[in-house]
Amino acid sequence: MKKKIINILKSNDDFISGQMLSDQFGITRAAIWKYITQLKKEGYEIESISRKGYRLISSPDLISSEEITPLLETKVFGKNIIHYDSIHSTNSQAKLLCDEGLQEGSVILSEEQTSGRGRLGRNWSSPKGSSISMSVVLKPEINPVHVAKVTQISAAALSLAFEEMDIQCNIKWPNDIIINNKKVCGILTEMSSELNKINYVVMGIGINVNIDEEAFPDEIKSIATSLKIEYGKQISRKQIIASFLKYFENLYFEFINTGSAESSFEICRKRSLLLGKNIYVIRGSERTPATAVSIDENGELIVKYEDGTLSNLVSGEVSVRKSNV
Ligand code: BTX
Repeated sequence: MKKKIINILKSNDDFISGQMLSDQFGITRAAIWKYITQLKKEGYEIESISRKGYRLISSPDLISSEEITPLLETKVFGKNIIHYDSIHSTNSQAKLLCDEGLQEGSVILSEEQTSGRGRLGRNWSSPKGSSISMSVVLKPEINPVHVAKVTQISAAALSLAFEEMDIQCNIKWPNDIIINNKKVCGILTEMSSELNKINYVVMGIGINVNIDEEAFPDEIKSIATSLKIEYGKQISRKQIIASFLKYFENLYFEFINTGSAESSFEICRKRSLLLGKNIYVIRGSERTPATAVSIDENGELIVKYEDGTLSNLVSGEVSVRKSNV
C-alpha cells in the first residue's frame, strides 16, 4: 500500500486529497494518514494541508522497492525486492529466504550491513546510506561446475551499468571492480547444490557509491575507493541498481539460453586489469609469480608461470605485481 501511495504522489505535482486516496485504495482516511506518517519517517518530505490533501516535496535516497521499481527495465530481476534498513549480511539473509522458497530474480537490498562478508571469511564494509549491499537470487538449471561464470557475467553487467553513467572501470578477475587501482566493488557468489543440481545461487554485490574517504575503516583506506571519491559528485544508488539489473538480466539469460557466456567474457577481457600484466597467484601464504595471459572460453584465467608452464585458474586469488607500475 505504501508503494501505491508513493507512486500516486510521485505522478502528481499537485495536492491529492485524503478522500481521493481513500476511495482509490478502498481504505479509510485514517489508514492513509498512518501510511503517510510512515513514509515521512522513512525520509519522504510530504506536505499535508487540510482540505487540500498531500503533496510530495522530495524523496529520500533509499534503495527500497518504492524507489527502484519505477526505474526497472527488466522482466524477472528486481520484480521482488526485499529491502532492509540494516541487516547482518544480505547474502546470509538471502540464503535463509531461499531455504524458504524465494524465487529466481528476487533482490535483497540493505542500507547497511553489520557483518558484510567477502570471500574466505573476510569482512566487507558497507556504511549506511552510502553503499549498495545487494544479493540477487538465481536458480539456474546448469551443472554446478559452471557457477563461477555467473561472477564474470555480473562483473560485465556492472561495468556496463557504470559506463552508462560515464564511469570507467576495470575488472579484476574474478570478482572485483577497480577504479584507479582501488577497489570500488566486490562480488561474492555463493551456492547451495547437490552433486549435479543447483538448489540456488546467491550473488552478492557490494558497491562503494557515495562513501567519503574518512568513512572507510583505516585498514582499507589505501585499497578502497568510492564512485563519489573518483568522480567528485553524488551518484544515484537506485539508478546503478536498476541499470545493473537490466544488463545482468540480458547477459544471464543469454548464458542460460545458449550455454555460452562469451559476450560477458569479451567484456571482461576488454576491461581486464590483469591481462598482459605480471601478477602473483596466491594460494594460502604462497605467492607465485606469473603473467596473466588470457581469459578463456570458460571464463577461466590462463596464467603463464616463470618456467613457461600454462595453467587455468577457475577462481582464486591474484594480485598485480608492483613491477608493472
Ligand atoms: P574479497 O574477499 O575479494 O574482498 C574482501 C577484502 O576487501 C577485505 O578483506 C578488505 O581488505 C577489502 N574490503 C572490505 N570492505 C571493502 C570495501 N567496502 N571496499 C573495498 N574493499 C573492501 C569481495 O570479497 C566480495 C564482497 C562482497 C560483498 C557483498 S555486499 C552484499 C553481499 N552480502 C555480503 O555479506 N557480501 C556480499
